[in-house]
Amino acid sequence: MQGVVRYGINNIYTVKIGDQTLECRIKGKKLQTGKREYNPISAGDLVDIEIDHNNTGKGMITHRQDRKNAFSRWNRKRGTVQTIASNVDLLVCIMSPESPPFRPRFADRVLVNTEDTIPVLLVLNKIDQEIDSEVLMRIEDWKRMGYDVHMTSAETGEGVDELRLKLRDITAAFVGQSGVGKSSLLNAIEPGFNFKVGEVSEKFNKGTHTTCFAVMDNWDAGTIIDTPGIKEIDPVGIEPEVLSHFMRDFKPFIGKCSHSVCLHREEPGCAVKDAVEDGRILDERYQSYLRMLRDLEQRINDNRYRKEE
Ligand SMILES: Nc1nc2c(ncn2[C@@H]2O[C@H](COP(=O)(O)OP(=O)(O)OP(=O)(O)O)[C@@H](O)[C@H]2O)c(=O)[nH]1
Ligand SMILES: [Mg+2]
Ligand SMILES: [Zn+2]
Repeated sequence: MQGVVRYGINNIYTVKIGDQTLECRIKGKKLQTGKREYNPISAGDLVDIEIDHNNTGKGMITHRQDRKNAFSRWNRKRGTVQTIASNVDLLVCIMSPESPPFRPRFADRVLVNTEDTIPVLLVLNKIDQEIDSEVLMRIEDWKRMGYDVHMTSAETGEGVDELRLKLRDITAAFVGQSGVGKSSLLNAIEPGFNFKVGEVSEKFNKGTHTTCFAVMDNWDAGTIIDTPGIKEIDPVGIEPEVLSHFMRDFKPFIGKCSHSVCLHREEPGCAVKDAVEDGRILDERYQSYLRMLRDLEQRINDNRYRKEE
C-alpha cells in the first residue's frame, strides 16, 4: 500500500492513504536509502506502508519511493543533508521587506539549490510595511533573470487572490525565514488551514519559530506544505567549480573566462567579473556567490580535517 507523508514528529509519521490517515513508524527503525541523511523521510514523500491489523490507525513504513525532487539544505551541525519537502511542483520562497529584515542572500541560496530541479516563486509578503529601494532593485533583478516574483500582504489581503490562483492544482511548499508570514499567507489563501501564527519578536526583529515541522495539507484546489522557518540555506551537492552554473545571471558568461577552470574570484581575464564591473551582473548577486563559494570550500576543508583525525 502506498501513502503520502504529511508530517513527522519524533520518528512518528502521519501518512495519508486515500481518505485515511495512519500513524506510522519506520519498519526496523532505519530506512535503507543508500545515503547518509539527517532525515530519511520528509513531508511529501511517497512511502510504502504495511498496515498494522492489530492496532487500528497504525502502520509501518517499509520503503521510501524515488523522489521526483527534494528541497534540501546542508545541515551544518550534523554534517548531513536535511530534506525539508519532497515531490513538489513549486517552491514558494517567502520574504519580508522590513520585519524580519529583507535578506536577499537567503533567496539567492534557495534559487541555487533549486535551479535545475524545482520551479520557484519568490513572494515578497508584508507589502503593507515600508519597502526601500534596495528591495525593489533586487526584485527587478530577479525578474530580469526570468524568476516569477509576486507581492502580497497577508494582513491586508493584497495579492492573495493572485497567489491562490498560482497554487491551483499543484503541490507547493512554502519556505523562508521565521516570521516572514508563511503560515499567515496560507491561512489567508485558505482559512480552513488554520495554521498557527507567531510573533516577530521585538528584541531580535525575527520570528519565533512558530511552525515546528513541515506539514502537508490539502485544500479544495491543491496541496501545500508549510515548513518551519529556516535560518540558513547551504547549497547541497554542488562542487565549488560548478557553483556558478547554478547562478542564472552568470550563465551567459561561463566558459568565456581566460582560465578554463575559473572560480570567478581573483583570476585574471574573468568574464563574470567583467560583467559585474559593467553592471551586467548585479554586484549583490556576485557577493552572494562569493559567500556561497566560501561556505562550500569551508565545508570541504572541514570534511578533510575530520577524515584526517
Ligand atoms: N504587517 C504584516 N504582518 C504580517 C503579514 N503576514 C504575517 N504577518 C505577521 O508576521 C508574524 C509572523 O507570521 P507567521 O505566519 O507566524 O510567520 P511564519 O513565516 O509562518 O513563521 P515560522 O512559522 O516561525 O517560520 C505574525 O505576527 C503575523 O501576524 C503581513 O502581510 N503584514
Ligand atoms: Mg509558520
Ligand atoms: Zn571567471
